[in-house]
Amino acid sequence: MSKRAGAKGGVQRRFISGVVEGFYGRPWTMEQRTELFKREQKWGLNTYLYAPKDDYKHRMYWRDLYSAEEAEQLIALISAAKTHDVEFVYAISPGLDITFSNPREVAALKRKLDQVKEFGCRSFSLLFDDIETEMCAADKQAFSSFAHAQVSITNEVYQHLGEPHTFLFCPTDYCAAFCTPTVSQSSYLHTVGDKLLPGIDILWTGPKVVSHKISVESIEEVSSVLKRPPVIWDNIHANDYDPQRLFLGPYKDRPTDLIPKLRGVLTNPNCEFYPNFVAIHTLSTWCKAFVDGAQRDVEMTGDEDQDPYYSPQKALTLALTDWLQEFLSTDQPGGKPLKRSALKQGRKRKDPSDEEPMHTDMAEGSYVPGPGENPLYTAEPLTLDDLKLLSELFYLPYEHGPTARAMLQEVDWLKKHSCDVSAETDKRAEWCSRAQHFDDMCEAVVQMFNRLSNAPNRSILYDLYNYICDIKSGVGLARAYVKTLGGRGRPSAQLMNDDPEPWGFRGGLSGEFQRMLPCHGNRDLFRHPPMTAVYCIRPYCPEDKTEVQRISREMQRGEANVPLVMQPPLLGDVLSGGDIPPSPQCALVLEDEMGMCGYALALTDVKPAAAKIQRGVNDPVFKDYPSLLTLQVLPRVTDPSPAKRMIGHLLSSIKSSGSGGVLCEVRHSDRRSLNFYTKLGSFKPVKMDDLPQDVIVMGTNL
Ligand code: GDL
Repeated sequence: MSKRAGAKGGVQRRFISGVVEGFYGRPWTMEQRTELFKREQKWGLNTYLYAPKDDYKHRMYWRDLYSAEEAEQLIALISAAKTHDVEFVYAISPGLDITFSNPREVAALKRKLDQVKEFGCRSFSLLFDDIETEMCAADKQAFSSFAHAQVSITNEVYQHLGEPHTFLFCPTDYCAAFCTPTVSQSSYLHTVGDKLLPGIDILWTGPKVVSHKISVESIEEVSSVLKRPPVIWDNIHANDYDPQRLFLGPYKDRPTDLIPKLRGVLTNPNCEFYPNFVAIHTLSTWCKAFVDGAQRDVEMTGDEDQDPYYSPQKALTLALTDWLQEFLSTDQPGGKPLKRSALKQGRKRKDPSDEEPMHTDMAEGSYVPGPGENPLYTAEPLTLDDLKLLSELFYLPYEHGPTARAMLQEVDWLKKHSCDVSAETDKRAEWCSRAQHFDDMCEAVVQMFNRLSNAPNRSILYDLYNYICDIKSGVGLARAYVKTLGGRGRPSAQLMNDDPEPWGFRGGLSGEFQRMLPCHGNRDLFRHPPMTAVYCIRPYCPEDKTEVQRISREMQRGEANVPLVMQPPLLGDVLSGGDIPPSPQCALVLEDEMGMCGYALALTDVKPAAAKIQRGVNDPVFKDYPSLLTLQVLPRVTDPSPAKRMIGHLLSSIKSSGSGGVLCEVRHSDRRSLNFYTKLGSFKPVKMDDLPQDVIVMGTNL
């Protein structure tokens, strides 16, 4: 690993790289941590930050000293880290209830850290994340701000401990999203940057708590406020916020150009220890992209446009290849793989004459089936492809792996085109072939599950078990549903049974709440591949009139095959046709690289539009919904977010004009718009008299 970022007290400062055990939930065991140190050493990582949120004496009871038994364990752990060349950084989180201005509190903190110092620890950290930002009355009297209080105690403790070589501080505003109003204007961060002693490093999670991407520019911005390069506390693989998620994708979306701009990176990964193999392995590959200041790892020089020095795909393959070996080595005492009942798992039985059972290392005297008897259950060994599939199903917080995306897209397509099942032969054939392809993908998941659950390393399996069961069932339901769509499955079997087994309605109470929300099951993020198109939303100007008219005509023609003149006009047509200009601040157009592809226009007072098309202006609906909105986006824009943004913008302009509600009109045949407004959640159908037959009014209160 490179030695750079200047010197401190004449000692070269190496790039901090490794793991922070900083998640909520069950902390790792001492054995797991020792295993972690071995791995870190093997992979060239150098730091471990001890910060398990739910360890009593790290946070909740931070003042309490360790008992003799606990001390013994910590001493052993600190010494194990040393053995493996890993810097053990002990963190404490006193922020839940500390009174900064009370000298007894400061003394308690020093006493606790002194104790850990006696255990052999030389590096420390004070964390102030996830705490109440309002100071108590005593602190308000003593300090001019929360930042001043934190900085004062941190500097004091740092000096008390003899200015350790590594001392980390986690601010309360530890990501851009928490800064008010912005990073560069945050008085909290400015105080921290100005007042925290220069030898103290600062943790930072990036633009968000769980940052999708971390750009060089964003780090330059925060570094200039903090007056030092931050240490990234990376939550990209953290899963403590959702019990159904696990992250087995590669370290990604952090350009290696960041490395020289940072003081270090620590990953705060999944709560389950063993599945973190990929997270930590790929982080180490990423760190190696920059060796000794500049030289890059030749092997990693990838063909990817994005980062020539690190390829997440290649890093993942390297990690999975190593991980496979670990899966295949038994962790059972005596080294015996477990035998399982094939029948219960519903797996294939093989004819004993076909092949030797894989488990040939059974103890002497083990059962050998005779002619005509049941063959012994044989487990196929796990493959690299299985692990690739596993990783793709549990990829990253903002991205499913390619196979997972393909599966979602297939179900989406099969659902949308289910009417083709009874259509003419060509269309039906295409539907059936895609349904079969989807079925094959589901079968691969089941087979992967079977091989995983027979892997000799049970510790890894047990950490994965709930997740792989869950995905197997989820995929199983989708598979049954597609069969039903194709007229092959028995609808009552799994999906529409009046008295289903509990696994037919998954997710418990939390699942039920989720299903009640307007956007349930419609995570646009995953339905559509990640966006590559760049959109521009800008204010409408009079020269846009003809383009808006063109889009409006195109959309109306597209939905119903009825000539335009035959359709009764909509209120919104008055706006898109240019008969009445939109209200100020109430008109936007959307552009992509091909030109204008959408618009959103509004009138704060709907009545002139109603009068224009001879609708009654005194309809009581106009009292509740006095404003009008119309929006169209061409079908080539598959990502709904630009439309959502435009709507958001207009609604806030309309609201600030004093209006209490907005309505829009949609034709029955315009499924896309109906779908869009319905999914938004806030718009509801509104009853209105004297409406043309095929028109629906949707309204929202502001
Ligand atoms: C956080 C917490 C962290 C938690 C993570 C993901 C920091 C600095 N603190 O905000 O303990 O594991 O989110 O839920 O990230």
